[in-house]
Amino acid sequence: NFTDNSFWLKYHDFATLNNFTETMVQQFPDLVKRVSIGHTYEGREVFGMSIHGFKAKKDKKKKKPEKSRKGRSWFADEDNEDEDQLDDEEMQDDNEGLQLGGETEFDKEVNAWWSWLFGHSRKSSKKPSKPKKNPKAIIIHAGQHAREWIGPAVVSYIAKELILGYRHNKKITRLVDQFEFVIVPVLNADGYVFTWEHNRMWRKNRQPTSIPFCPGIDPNRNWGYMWNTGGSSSNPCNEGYHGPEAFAALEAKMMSDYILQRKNVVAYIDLHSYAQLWMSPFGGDCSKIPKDDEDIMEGSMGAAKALHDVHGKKYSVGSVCSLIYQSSGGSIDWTYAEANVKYSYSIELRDTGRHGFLLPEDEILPSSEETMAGIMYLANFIRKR
Ligand code: ING
Ligand code: ZN
Repeated sequence: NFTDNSFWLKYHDFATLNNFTETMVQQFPDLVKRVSIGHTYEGREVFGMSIHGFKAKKDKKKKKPEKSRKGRSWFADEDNEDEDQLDDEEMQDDNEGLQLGGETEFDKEVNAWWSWLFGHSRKSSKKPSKPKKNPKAIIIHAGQHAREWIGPAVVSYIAKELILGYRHNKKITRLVDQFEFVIVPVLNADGYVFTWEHNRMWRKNRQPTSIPFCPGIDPNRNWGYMWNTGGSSSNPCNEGYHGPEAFAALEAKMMSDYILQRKNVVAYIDLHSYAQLWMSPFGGDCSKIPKDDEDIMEGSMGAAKALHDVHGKKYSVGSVCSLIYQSSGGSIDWTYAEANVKYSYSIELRDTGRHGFLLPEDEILPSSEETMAGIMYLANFIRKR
């Protein structure tokens, strides 16, 4: 039972996160499909959820009049509603609207008066949201780096919100109908397990290198765009080891293959911690600015603002180069430059160093809520272009 938020009061090991994913797939077969990305060096399967209103279900709820929402003037022109922001009040409003379960006596009376006054019925002209046939994909994953535990926690929360919010929350329904959200909580499964069982501060994957006592490639230095051109290490004992060649790290290879094979990816979001940054390309070539930079920055600035509005956390916005330092072989450079994914972002979640990778468990839920708000802003921003 994941309907309350108690699951997000603790960090979970790989098996438990997988159990969450499998449960979502089993419980919501019309909404959630299992997606397998590939296998790690130690043989673990990396998989996640594809979330989209795959089947247009016919139910009574759809027939009920759109409007019976508390706290709204009944004559307000709903179609002019500015819906840029996904704020909590709106979400509650939407939920309450559904729980009312149909037309009240008051609604009937108001509708009757409306028809008498204007000679037409008071139905909203806005069409109810319907699942799109060939939706563009938004890929969200965490866990390239093993010790950044907040990432997989936040990503699983986002999946839960999309799934449980579908057909209960207007904005979520519209986005889940419009896009296919592909959500993979843990990409570097071997590394994640290693941090639970052996070394909490492990970062890389667990593939062998040329030095027997220094295993592990940094997946986020191993992607194929401008690989090994600065800000990564050729020393296998280094945390930022870029590997013997591009895409030698199975995690980078399997995810890039998945993205190429999909072809219709409009956004790619890669979660890390920590630093509170919403970063865009490039990280490898600091002399280059993406040709879509204005759109990209508009998306990330709006997202950071929406995030900030939830719990007041400040996230800085800009390219990897401008916010940290040159680091080649990162995933977003490749998704943007080689896979044609216009909105490619790397997010550094909480905090700014007080706890670092050991972010306390009571920050999981607030981090999740604010990141959800940022990503929903971004999805809606892309939807409206
Ligand atoms: N930070 C990221 C890292 O891989 C990054 C920052 C993102 C670099 C995207 C390059 C591209 O080092 C953490 N904390 O992992
Ligand atoms: Zn990281």
